[in-house]
Amino acid sequence: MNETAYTNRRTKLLEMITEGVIILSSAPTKTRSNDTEYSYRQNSDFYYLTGFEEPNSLLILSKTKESTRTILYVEPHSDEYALWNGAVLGVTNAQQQFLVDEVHNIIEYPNHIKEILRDHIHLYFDFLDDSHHLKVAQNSAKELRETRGVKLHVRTFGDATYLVRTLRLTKSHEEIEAIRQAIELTALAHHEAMRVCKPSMREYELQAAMSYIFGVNGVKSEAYGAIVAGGNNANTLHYVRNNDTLRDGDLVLIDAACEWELYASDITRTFPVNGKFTEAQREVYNAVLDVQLRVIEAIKPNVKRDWLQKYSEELLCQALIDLGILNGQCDALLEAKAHKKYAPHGIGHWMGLDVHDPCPYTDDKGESLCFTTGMVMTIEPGVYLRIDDESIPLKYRGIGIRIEDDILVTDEGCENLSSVIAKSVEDIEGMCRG
Ligand SMILES: [Mn+2]
Repeated sequence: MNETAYTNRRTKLLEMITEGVIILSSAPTKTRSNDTEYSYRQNSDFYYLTGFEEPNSLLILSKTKESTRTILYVEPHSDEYALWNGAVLGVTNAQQQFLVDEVHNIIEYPNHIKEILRDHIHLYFDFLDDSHHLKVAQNSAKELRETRGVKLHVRTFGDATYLVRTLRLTKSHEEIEAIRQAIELTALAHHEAMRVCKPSMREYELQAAMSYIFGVNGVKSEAYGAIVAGGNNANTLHYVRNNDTLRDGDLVLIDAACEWELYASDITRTFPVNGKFTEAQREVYNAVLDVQLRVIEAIKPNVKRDWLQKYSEELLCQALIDLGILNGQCDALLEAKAHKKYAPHGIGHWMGLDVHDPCPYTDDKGESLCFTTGMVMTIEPGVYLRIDDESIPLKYRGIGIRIEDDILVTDEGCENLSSVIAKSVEDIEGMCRG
């Protein structure tokens, strides 16, 4: 991403407010135990506006009727810090690299904030931000209110994340390229898992085979904790133990994907442990696949996201009827939410800098958003048939299937960004044979 991209985003953000100060903090570092830390991941909203990956930094944007101002506070260079952790960018380098109006040492921030807030009415921040920096700003706002001679003071708090995440909904060409790269490497990893999978392996061995592919290709982080669920384990939606034995004749569900330049991918495939679907598995698999293909087919600009959810539930409910798992009229079963027992989760979510991109799903009136070009959403229908559920035909018990792809909305309709990953019964069985 070049620096002008970040400048444009900051400009767009400032255009969304009439006046005020926006404060966004970098992600805090988190202690794992004693003096070791969890690996650092930048706050996605902060990163979206700066491209800056260091902790202990702060972005401030301000706007009056006459002018705007952008300030970045960064950790200064220190020989001691550099010895243990490597050099930070520092004030001088940051000044050269970032197209903000000012860069300062973070130590200076408490001395500046009162002057920055003076005569402003709106203060925008992340309501989940519990950093010391934000407390300093809020205290300064209080002090200004009590100071004689100050004409205007902060009297409205606004949610900065809502503004930033509204911008994050529509991905630029560069962002889509990063997502494509993440998906390309995730495709290699899923195909590797299909090739190496054998009965009696452990779930974590498949996970390790995928992690190896990510690692040797320069992936810094996976986008979320991998799910590798053999047989009935797939019916635990957030199964992450990944330590069971993979059994001959079972399916394995893998929901795993990597991040590239902080952009996520999110892919699920379900395939036979021994490489060959049984008749019963094929029936359920093709039913889920058919739903997924039809939902993807329906994505285009001006379609409401809520409608897509409803449509997917109708398709899933009918599929469950056709399989003989549900009995009755589709409308009545939908009304009674009977399908939710076997297909409990939503059809998909926004994806971008976060795997579950926290962008709005509704407008200011609470109306569902329509798809527009540049949005990225996962489509992931799933059917989960527990082994101990005696209401299900015996041949289907213990089968859990989810198929998930990452879909880009285009002017013409949509593009399945992960279409290269084996998905039809024939392609999967071919990939499993190597
Ligand atoms: Mn997902």
